[in-house]
Amino acid sequence: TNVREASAAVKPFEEYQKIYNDIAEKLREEDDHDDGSYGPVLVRLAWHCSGTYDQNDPSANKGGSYAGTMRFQQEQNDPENAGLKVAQDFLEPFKTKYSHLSYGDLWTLGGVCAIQELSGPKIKWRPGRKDLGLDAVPPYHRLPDASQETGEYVRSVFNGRLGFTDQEMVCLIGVGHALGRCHPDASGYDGPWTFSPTMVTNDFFKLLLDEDWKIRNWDGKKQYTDSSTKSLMMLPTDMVLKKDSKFRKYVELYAKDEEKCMSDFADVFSRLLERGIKFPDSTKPMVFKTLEEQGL
Ligand code: CCH
Repeated sequence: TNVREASAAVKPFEEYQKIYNDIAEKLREEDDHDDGSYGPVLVRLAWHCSGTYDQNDPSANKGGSYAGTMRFQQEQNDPENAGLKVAQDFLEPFKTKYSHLSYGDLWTLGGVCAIQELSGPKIKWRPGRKDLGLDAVPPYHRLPDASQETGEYVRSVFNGRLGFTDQEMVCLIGVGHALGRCHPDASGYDGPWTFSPTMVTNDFFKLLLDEDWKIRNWDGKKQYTDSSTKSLMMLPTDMVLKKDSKFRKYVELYAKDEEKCMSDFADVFSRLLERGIKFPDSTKPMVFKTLEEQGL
């Protein structure tokens, strides 16, 4: 199998809780981005540094979160990564402060922290990723292209390369897109998916089913808009989850059962962040307390 070994020389749990708290406090203090939080773009950075993994690639360019290669211009310039420099810059001070931390660990921990601080479920996380050089930059076109509108395409990315089931891909995409928005100057798409883009919810699934989605009439890329408020959006790939009957049954399940949605998401997001990495038995999964739970 296509894996890299994580380092066993990691710090104790308390050190990572300290870093978590630093990131969470910065998230709370800097509320001037987009809808009031850098959280969504941190979640996207964690996903994009992990989502380049290809289980079938035996070469040096395995992708995944291990090697921290999005610090190189070459990976930043992948058109699918447009807009993520904002998230890297937000996290950079913690790389300076905690120099033992690799970029892969920093960026995945940033995503875990953002999910939890935006009222999401607890995400198990393990450290030990190592920064590698330019030759570990994954090739372009591994991250999904939102203009594709077939189940076959979505499965080719999430099953073919990342090894997830239909249910897992529905959960990942739908909870991910409860958060944040599209930026015309980044992806070329425009707008949020939900009315609460700084809260982790199952609202994406409810809105996808309940609203009447029409192709937006504008001179930008093909995207969908809700007929009732015309303020929300769906990408072509998002619409596949409604149109493909095998996906749709999970959209219906997660729209109805928020608790199952959140516990499934916690499990599958944690595994996404660890694709292609083998952790030593001595490194136990860590579960961080939120600032609120610590009375901070
Ligand atoms: Fe996504 N996503 N994503 N996404 N995504 C975008 C923004 C976010 C696709 C395309 C886009 C996941 C899956 C997919 C987030 C989390 C996840 C944007 C707009 C596009 C385009 C970027 C911009 O303009 O700034 C496609 C295609 C797929 C799969 O088919 C998954 C999985 C996750 C996480 C679990 C988050 C969060 C955002 C908002 C970022 C922000 O800056 O607000």
